[in-house]
Amino acid sequence: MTIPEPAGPDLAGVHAAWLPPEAFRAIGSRHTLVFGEGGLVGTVHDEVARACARYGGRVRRAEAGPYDLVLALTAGEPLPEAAAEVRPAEAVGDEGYVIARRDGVTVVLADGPAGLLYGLFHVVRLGERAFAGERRAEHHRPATRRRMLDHWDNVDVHPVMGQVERGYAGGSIFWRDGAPRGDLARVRAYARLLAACGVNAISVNNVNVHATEARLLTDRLGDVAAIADVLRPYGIRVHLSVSFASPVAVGGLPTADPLDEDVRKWWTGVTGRVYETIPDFGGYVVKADSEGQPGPFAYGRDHADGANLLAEALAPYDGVVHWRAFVYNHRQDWRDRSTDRARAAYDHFAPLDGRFRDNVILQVKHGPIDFQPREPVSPVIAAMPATRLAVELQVTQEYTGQQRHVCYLAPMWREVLGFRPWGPGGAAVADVIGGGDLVGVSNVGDDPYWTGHPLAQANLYAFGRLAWEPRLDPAAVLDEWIDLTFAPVANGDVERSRHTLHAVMDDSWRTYERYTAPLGVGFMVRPGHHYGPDVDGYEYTPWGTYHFADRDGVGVDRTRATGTGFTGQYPPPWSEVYESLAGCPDELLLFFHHVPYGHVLRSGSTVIQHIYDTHFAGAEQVIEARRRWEEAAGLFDPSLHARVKDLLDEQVRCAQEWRDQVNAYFFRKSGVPDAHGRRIP
Ligand code: GCV
Repeated sequence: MTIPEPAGPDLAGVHAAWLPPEAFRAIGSRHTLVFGEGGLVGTVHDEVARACARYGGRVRRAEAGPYDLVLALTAGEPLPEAAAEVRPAEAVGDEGYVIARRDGVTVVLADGPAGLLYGLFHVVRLGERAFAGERRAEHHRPATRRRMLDHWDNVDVHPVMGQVERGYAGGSIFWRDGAPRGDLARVRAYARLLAACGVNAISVNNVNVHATEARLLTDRLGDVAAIADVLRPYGIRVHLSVSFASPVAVGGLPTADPLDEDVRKWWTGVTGRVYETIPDFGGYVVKADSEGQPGPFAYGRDHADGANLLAEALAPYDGVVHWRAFVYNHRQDWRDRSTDRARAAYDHFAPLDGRFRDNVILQVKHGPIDFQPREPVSPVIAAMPATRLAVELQVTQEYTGQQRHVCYLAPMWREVLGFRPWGPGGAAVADVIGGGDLVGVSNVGDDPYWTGHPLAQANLYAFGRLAWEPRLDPAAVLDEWIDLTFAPVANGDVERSRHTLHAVMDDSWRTYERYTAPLGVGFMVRPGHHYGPDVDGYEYTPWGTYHFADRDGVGVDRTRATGTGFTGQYPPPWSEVYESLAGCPDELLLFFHHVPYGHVLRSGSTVIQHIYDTHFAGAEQVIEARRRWEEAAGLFDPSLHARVKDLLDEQVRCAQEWRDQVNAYFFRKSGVPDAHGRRIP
């Protein structure tokens, strides 16, 4: 038997992330049967074979027992005996699987090859526990159908945004200087990591589609097909961001009007060629009429006209169009208090509910503004019952420390997914997108640790796991990640490494929130690159992100009574909760209300004292995280430890800068001293 080339763990100089070879030790030392046919079954077999080559076990494709592990498709006949005993009464779906252990045999059964692959990675997660005692049959199915990462990767290096827009982990793993990167080993390793956490779709270029990227749809399609070939064995489909103006930009037509017959024919023809080249192509991602990208407004058409045009072309192939709801006026006059960027997505899209074709998926950022560390959940999610929705999260840490700060985002995402737009007792966001899509903006690049900050790997892992099962506990997900990534290679003291990582990461999102913009008001970052504090940086710009601080108070009045009326976009009870000064949750107070500095929060503190207290506390917590990390030298690989230590030094510096700028700003505005007499510069 030939053992295929390693796909990842042995890539020279690249960290193995959550799939170090040691994570396969339990499987690799045992006897395994891989039963069934199909490309992905081959992948399962190869994974096991590679582990066996390393650890001395054995893998077969046909029954010649006894076995410790049986990985089988339910369709196979005759089903191996051990598998037949746990055959589920009901189908588990294309990607689901059953795992059980009886009479010393661990069994994974799946209806489809993708399910078998996910079942294999479940066994990897369990490690030795997969082979201990008895295990009653557990059924696992993904909560969402599409678990997708959008790459904001440019093919050409963009003069301002570089190779990856909002990328903090080096260059693109797909593209370099206008061309595909020749060696796809890195992409293969990425696919493998993604399959291990459940991701099954990727879009491979930036939603801001520039001239070269537009050609990926036409004469550069082969570049996309090459990537698709490498992702396919791991059950991942390729999607492409396209420009709405493609018929003009790369098609030579005089118009991109969605109701023009030639334009329709053009999209139909081009899409047909895409599927001839990539038969399992996933579909298009579109950012239209947003931040300068072209869209249907130029032709007096609306976004349903635009999205349906592309959806019609994709429909014969079961392709989908992810149409982004991130549409707002980025040329706003800051003097105009009646325009509210938070309102924009709802105002544009809610009236269109029911007009989108079935294969349009409206992709909605989780908050109404733009991936801030704290925002309310977007009201669009409750407003479009007749439209398929995807929720978009930002795994790349544009506004959450840019992969220089530790900021474990799973607790925030868990809150978003668990939020009940219709109040307690109603459906959660996870239910609204149930069976649909969760999309994340990827945080990887060609950095040796994949994510710049080695601990930011946990965000990528957690994205996949929460997309599969949105109700997972973020701390438990972190444990999984620690067990896979660090336990097999920990220098002897797994429990101490675990404690250190929990101490540094569990609360890191809330810590970040404490030392940055207060009480949900958002931004206060340096314009352009968005790193570090600049309280008034966006205050007098056209971008629609203001805090309105003056000598008396701060915050944005979004009430119906006296403000922009944004609270009215929520169904009850939230429309009332957010409208009410007394009822509004503290952490969102300044998102919804403009209040005096002396306003008393539900916590009992005044707004101004809360600002001081949280900023002092947040900066202290980062110092404490660094102390915990320093103490753990010796538990981790020295170069990884050193990289995280350097980054924590930068995080301490930056958190103190945030603390001092924000505190000084509000002290100077308000004249109110800190009740505890601490030094404010
Ligand atoms: C890809 C924010 C970011 C942009 C990004 C945009 C989007 O505005 O700063 O870099 O563009 O969101 O989501 O389209």
